Amino acid sequence: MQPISLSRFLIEQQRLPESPCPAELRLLIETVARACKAISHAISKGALGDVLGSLKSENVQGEVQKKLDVIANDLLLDANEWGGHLAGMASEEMETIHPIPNRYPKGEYLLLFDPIDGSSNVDVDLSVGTIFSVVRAPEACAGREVVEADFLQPGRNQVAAGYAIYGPQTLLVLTIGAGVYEFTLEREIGSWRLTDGPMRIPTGTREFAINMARRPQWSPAVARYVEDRLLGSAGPCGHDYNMRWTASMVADVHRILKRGGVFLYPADHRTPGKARLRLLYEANPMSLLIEQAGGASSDGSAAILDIDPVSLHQRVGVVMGDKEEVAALHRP
Ligand code: AFP
Repeated sequence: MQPISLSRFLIEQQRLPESPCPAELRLLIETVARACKAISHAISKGALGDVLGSLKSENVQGEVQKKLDVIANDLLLDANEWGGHLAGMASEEMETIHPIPNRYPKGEYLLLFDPIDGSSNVDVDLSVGTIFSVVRAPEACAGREVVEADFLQPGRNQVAAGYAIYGPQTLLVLTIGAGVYEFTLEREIGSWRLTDGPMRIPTGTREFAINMARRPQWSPAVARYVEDRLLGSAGPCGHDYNMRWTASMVADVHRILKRGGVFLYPADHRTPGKARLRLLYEANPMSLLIEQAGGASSDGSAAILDIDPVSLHQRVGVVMGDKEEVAALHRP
């Protein structure tokens, strides 16, 4: 029998008593998933579709934009603007928020996304992804246009989060706050099919992912954690570890969901507030997925999902994955 489709999965969730997935949220998730199909299609064309390489523009983070960053951002905006489920959107690629234009009906949700995570990988044909997060618009914004402050909600408020990964297969990994589920894109008919879930992070996997070249930025705690693992069976851990680094958080976190281990992108301990990953549309959605799959996620001292954001493009240090490994980093 064919695995069930994303639509059927969500409708069955919607029918549950005290459903975590009201109809409006279901339609929103299906729209995001449709946009991810279009992004997958654009990526797969590569040089033949003239989608590789950089533009002359920079995004708000001061990073040179890849053509696909802009293509994917536009696909997500176009797909989600008119459906009536959203009050506004925010993206890594846009300096300010994108309220739903007045010509369209407004809904009760806010969508935040990183349209192409790991975009430097696109030109060398390695996995990239789209990360998204959904929160409810605060009641106070009923009847007025949304403002940036409406988006500044702790990760615990997320009602859905997920990513698409464009790799050897195109996958959608999703949580609506009740487990994590993986859907594989069946390209011939354009359907997402349930292929894994509820997903649980395998425990005890001796694998960590970190960019070793950032060593000067590490705090003493992070340096000790990594050095203990590099010592392998001769060190305090008593066994050898493997190291992996994909330079795409989606790919690294997906490996952890499937195979276990831990992902670290610590903040720069020399400069307060300096870090690589963005809280609202990278760390928060990934943290919800990791917690829902039985793992833990921390900024090095506290749970990422409990952070009260102060700005749209705020950055944060990240340690996520196997609970034991995250706890080991916290141990004095
Ligand atoms: P983009 O979202 O700008 O493509 O950045 C990707 C990323 O934030 C994350 O996916 C990777 O883990 C990290 O950057 C890679 O960083 P390094 O350049 O330090 O390898």
